[in-house]
Amino acid sequence: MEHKCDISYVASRRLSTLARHLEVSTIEACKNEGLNASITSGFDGNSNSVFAHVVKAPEDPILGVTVAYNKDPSPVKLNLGVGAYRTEEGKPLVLNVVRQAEQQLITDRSRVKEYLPITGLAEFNKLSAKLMFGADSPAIRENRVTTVQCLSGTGSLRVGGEFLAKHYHERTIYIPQPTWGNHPKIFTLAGLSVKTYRYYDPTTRGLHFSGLLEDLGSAPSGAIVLLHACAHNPTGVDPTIQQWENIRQLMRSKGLLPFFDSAYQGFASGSLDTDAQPVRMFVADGGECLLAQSYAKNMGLYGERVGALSIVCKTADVANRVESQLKLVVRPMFSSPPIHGASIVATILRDRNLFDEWTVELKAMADRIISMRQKLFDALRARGTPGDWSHIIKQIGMFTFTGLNKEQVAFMTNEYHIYMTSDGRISMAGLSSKTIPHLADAIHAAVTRMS
Ligand code: PGU
Repeated sequence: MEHKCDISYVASRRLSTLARHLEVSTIEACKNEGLNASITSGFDGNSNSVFAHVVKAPEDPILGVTVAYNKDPSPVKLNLGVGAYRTEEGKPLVLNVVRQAEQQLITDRSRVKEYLPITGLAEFNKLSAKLMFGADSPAIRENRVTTVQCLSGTGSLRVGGEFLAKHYHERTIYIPQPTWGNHPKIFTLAGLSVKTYRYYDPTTRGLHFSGLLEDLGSAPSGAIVLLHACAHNPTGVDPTIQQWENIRQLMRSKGLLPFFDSAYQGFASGSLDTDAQPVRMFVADGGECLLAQSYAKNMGLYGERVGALSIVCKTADVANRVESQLKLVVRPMFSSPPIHGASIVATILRDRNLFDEWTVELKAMADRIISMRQKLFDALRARGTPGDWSHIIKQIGMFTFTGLNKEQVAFMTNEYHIYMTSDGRISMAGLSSKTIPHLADAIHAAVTRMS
């Protein structure tokens, strides 16, 4: 009895138990391996799979560009596919205000990792609505806006789409032609039927305004219309304020329901308020609309997946009921949104100093993109590249819709290792003064050799 309490005895018992356990598990592991080997040997692993019929899907037209880029060993390769901001050194950028906000969050020991409510971080929702609709928005004051935190812009569009498919009487959504490639997929899977309206005129490389008015004018009354709030992707062509006013009048007179996609607030003009103007015009008239907001680009929070869906309603009572139904959409989809990114955004939006610093950093990103436009335009001019390239400086936002065709794009990828979407869109945010000559050489060669 006594010697059982002896420490060395206890230790040796534990050791031998451990040794026996390891022996057993090693033997088990070997037996299992052998078993597996005998089961699989002699069979074609593929044809035996219950998923053998699954066909290989093509890469995503935008995100697949990065996959191809990553595989290219060339030292001169250039990724102008995905719309992600890069510094003049070609590096991804974490904003200084984001670093500061994260520092604050980390040192605050009272912060916990509990689930957020289904609708997300309440303060984030409030501040997001204010950022777009304005501090003095009557719709906010009257509690007619419901805002739900979602998984970035994509998740906000999807939740909005599913809500409309369930609760709105007209299930057709009109999207611009062309538009961000994910739009038709999101809305179709949400249960809406997708149609297009003319938006871009390749001959003028500008807005097809008459086509837009005609197509929206003949849409069934009540139809949903997706509008890019600013910095239209992929064309970089936005309506003027006067044109927005005409669109607003037409849509309101026909009872068309606006669904704004705002992925670039601040990136078009460099000013958050200026870029919010079209949305604010639609809210100022007292009518209803939806808004999907993303902080991926303007706060550089891409992978944090921070965004919000707002629905502006006629009354506070309706907004309240709408919110209760949005919760039913979110709950089985992702239950509740992630806490970290939304906390970063709320920390920045609530603090006057951080907010001001953010606007300066945002303007710097927008300005760098604008300077890239001028430099690329000048470089093509200097090379005497055939064609009118003034659209490069006229278009706004992250992208230039170059007008290069599929074959020219493939040529530039194969010969110059320049990666871009096959529709000829280039992300101006991925360019730097150092890489512009290479791009200009590639465009010049593509245009002169492949036309
Ligand atoms: N809406 C538009 C118009 C967009 O351009 C994007 C992103 C989104 C929504 C969704 O952004 P979130 O990241 O979900 O907030 N478009 C970029 C990014 C790559 C992609 O396709 O997702 C692009 O390069 O077109």
